[in-house]
Amino acid sequence: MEVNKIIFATGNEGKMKEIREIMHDISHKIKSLKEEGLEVHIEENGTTFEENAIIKAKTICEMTGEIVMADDSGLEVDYMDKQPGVYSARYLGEDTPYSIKNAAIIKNLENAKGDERSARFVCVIATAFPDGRILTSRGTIEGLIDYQERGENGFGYDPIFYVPEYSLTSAQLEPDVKNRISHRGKALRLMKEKLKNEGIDC
Ligand code: ITT
Repeated sequence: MEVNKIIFATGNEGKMKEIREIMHDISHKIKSLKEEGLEVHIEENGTTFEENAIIKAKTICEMTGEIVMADDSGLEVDYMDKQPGVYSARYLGEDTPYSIKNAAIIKNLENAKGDERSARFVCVIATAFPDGRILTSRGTIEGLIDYQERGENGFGYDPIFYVPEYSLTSAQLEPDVKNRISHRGKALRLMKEKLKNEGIDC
């Protein structure tokens, strides 16, 4: 199947930048919602990353008749019973600055030491096809919640997500290093494989 365009159903610029970097080798155009002139608020009322990714991809697929991908992702902090999880964007309010959200998580963990600070980023990618088919892929990266914010790269919770293998937060990693090891990099590369297996030449 020849695919000319894939719409990526996200309004998050930080995600979109990484998606473009990770998908740079596909031969077909990836268009953001903004580029397609689509301004839609999608109710993410699922309880899992899979459900929410499918809701986003399906909604835009049904609106446009195009192949649509979506990313639902978040930070699971074990000491906080895996919160904020699917509520990561909405944690303490959608428009609350990440400096405040990050400080709140650090405060919640003030009595947590060593491995008690374990956390992971999770990313689920869903692809919805006009014929009703849905594919999903999942990627994770394990880390620890740092004691302070460090680094300027990335977005969201990156400044407090410490990656032990590199002794740096994901906001201190170079973008190509983050993309190579991240939840989003893993999920998107797996999705590329799944598309190939479906006979989609993208
Ligand atoms: P769209 O639904 O429009 O894609 P969103 O930001 O609302 O954008 P999600 O509901 O999937 O997306 O929430 C993901 C949140 O998880 C995101 O806003 C960040 O707070 C956090 N997050 C996900 N991946 C991250 C990453 O790589 N680095 C830092 N924070 C991340």
